[in-house]
Amino acid sequence: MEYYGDDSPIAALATGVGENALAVIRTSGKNCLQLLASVFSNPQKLLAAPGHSVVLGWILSSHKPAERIDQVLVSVFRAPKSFTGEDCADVSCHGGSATTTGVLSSLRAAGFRDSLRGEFAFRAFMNGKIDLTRAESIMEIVSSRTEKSLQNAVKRLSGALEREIRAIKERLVEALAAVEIFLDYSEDEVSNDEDEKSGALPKKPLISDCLQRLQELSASFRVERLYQDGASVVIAGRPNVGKSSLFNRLLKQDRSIVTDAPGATRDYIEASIAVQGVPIRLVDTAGLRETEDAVERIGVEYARNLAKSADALLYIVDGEAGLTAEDEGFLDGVSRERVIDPGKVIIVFNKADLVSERDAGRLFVSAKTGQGLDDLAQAVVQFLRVSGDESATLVGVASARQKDLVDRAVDCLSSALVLSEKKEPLDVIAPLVRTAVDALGEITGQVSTADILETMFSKFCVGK
Ligand SMILES: Nc1nc2c(ncn2[C@@H]2O[C@H](COP(=O)(O)OP(=O)(O)OP(=O)(O)O)[C@@H](O)[C@H]2O)c(=O)[nH]1
Ligand SMILES: [Mg+2]
Repeated sequence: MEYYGDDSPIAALATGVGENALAVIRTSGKNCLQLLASVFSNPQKLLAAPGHSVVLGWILSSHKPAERIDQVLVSVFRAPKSFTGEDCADVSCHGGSATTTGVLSSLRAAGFRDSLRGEFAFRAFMNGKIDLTRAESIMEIVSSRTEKSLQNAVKRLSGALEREIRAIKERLVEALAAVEIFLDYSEDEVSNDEDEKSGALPKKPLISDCLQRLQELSASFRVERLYQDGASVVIAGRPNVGKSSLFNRLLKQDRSIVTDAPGATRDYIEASIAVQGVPIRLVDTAGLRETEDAVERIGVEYARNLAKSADALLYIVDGEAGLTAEDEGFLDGVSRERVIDPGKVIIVFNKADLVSERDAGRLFVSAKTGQGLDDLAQAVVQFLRVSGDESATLVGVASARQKDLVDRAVDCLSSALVLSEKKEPLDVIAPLVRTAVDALGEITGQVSTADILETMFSKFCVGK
């Protein structure tokens, strides 16, 4: 960690580049406020400013005679009550590229160096302000696309995952301690427990409980990723069944051309929507049919390929006509050839407004009137989440790093329990429990190695 390891003064543009009303340049580190004061129009005021206060003034150029670069507001934070735990200042200047470049070069001349990716968050971690799950949640918050994914990330920022992992870890440490005491002393000295006397794994129920909770956390990853990354949902079906009408309805915008002539859509059209908090890439495709038209044929080919790679396929049927021979042909082909996973097809009967008698087991909607669309949204989200029962997991794991470590712990504890069933000696089982404990420590950062930290923080943006 030769790069990240020091407390030298660092600065970075924390906001986007380009023309904006404001921009924030973040600074932190040793002598941060003194260095900033050396290029500030009112140094005494800045140096005297208490933490959590704001000072108005000008950033000056470093060369003499000093010129005013921009009028700024400096938010002062004093160690340890700051994001990084060091003295920090956020300089809010005007958001043009000339101002930000000017302010940054002045700060460099004053003694700041450019921060590395994630260096602010890294320092916050090193100074005990946040654990690794909270550090990762900062990235998740920035990249959240829906309110729901933001809420989940905020839960992690406020430490819900950290507390959960620590609680499991504490219980495992308790189990491990019991196992180790057992290994260190003879059985009769330490316990009256019948199980333990017979050489069985001490605290086995505790270990099983932890294993179950960790398995739930591991399963939560799929749902968390769904809210973060979203899913692709492709609309396909015969021509004229109302695919584009439904697409427009879901989008609440007339994007795709709708006509009563079949073959209206020839290319594919995509748009982003949020369905119950899940970001969805929705794709409208050309109606599936044999055609002489070269362009349409390519469109149909696209439709088939998109259907293959989709997370969910909405196969639209004309509700008035019912399932036609072509529909049956397509759906039979899916279950026979399995080029498209049959499990991801949701059959939707459109034009419900024209149908008086409806089969109860079928999902009826009307792109024209909007009826049944809530049920459709519900079906899609439920389908994408599969068995992910949210109430069971109040907080989930969100990064692949967290998931891998939870899985490592799960593997170790499962093996430990299997070995104990086989009456294997405790000195074979104990190291497995210890590895599980270490994996959990690694999730929050209690146990961490330099390269793990560097890999993680270098994925952050500069200024984080
Ligand atoms: N009554 C009624 N008509 C609908 C409904 N949805 C679509 N239509 C009509 O059906 C016709 C075809 O609609 P489109 O949305 O273009 O159908 P499509 O499946 O995209 O057709 P292609 O692009 O040719 O494959 C249009 O005249 C729509 O107005 C519906 O729910 N009820
Ligand atoms: Mg269409």
